[in-house]
Amino acid sequence: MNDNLASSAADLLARVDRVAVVTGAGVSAESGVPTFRGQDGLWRRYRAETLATPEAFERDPKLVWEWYDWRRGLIAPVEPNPGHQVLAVWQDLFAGFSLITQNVDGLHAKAGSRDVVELHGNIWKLRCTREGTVSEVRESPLPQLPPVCPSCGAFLRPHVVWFGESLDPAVLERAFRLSESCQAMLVIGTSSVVQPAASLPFAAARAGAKIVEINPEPTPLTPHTDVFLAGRSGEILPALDRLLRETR
Ligand code: BV8
Repeated sequence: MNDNLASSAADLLARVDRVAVVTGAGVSAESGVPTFRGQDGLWRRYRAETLATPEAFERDPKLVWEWYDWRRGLIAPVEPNPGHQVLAVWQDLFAGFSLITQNVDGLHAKAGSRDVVELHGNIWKLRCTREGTVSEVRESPLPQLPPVCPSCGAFLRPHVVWFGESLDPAVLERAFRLSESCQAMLVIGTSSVVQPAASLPFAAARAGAKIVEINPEPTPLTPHTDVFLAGRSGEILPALDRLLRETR
């Protein structure tokens, strides 16, 4: 990571009260959770269109559930990494701090982050396809695939947003409101290709916020950022935290 850029990011953060953070799969990579589009990414080994869509679930609910049950088993034992931990501590460092995530792994909450805006749902929650009721089920592996609703017997589905499905309007509205009212936005560990999440930093910038991106690779967002910190969030966030505490 470039020390000058890190210092300018820390100086920028030291001058603001309201910070919004948007995270993607990259923030969980150092916990051992594979990303979607990376070299060993989840989409590499699986065809997204056969798994993370309502059509796939309609066609083959057992196959979709085998994928999600496998991912739940992968995520269950992992611990938050230092990147998650710094974000959890920062919620009490800034007067206004909000954390918006595309991730469904629940690791931000496990690290102690409160009131996380989960744009794409949560892999630990199941939703009845008939009644719409949502319950948290931590059992892994699940005893039966697809799982069925204990009260009506209909299939349960993962309480996540699939491609082609709309996000919860209230969740999306809150995410844009938080993006448009922050003074600085950190965009961490996302390829910035999935909509509407990828539009949040642009909404923040239009409202006057400075944008800091943390990613080992440049993304389509990078040319539009004020500071691009190339590297892994599990290393960069603790380094930023140390610099910030020297300046605040
Ligand atoms: C919708 C499900 C209305 C849960 C996911 C406008 C233009 C073009 C397309 C569209 C558009 N509007 C809608 C679309 C279609 C689609 C879309 O965006 N397609 C893309 C691919 C072009 N969007 C939708 O369908 C959305 N719905 O808009 O509703 C509508 C309805 C009908 C028709 C049209 C519109 C729903 C999107 C949600 C889909 N569900 N997940 C699950 O199974 O997980 S998306 C999936 O991708 C995950 O949620 C994930 O979070 C998300 C984004 O991926 P990333 O998090 O960015 O992960 P990725 O692997 O891509 O990148 C990781 C990054 O980390 C990399 O940059 C890497 O360099 C970096 N990294 C790696 N290691 C580290 C690191 N960074 C830091 N530290 C490290 N150590």
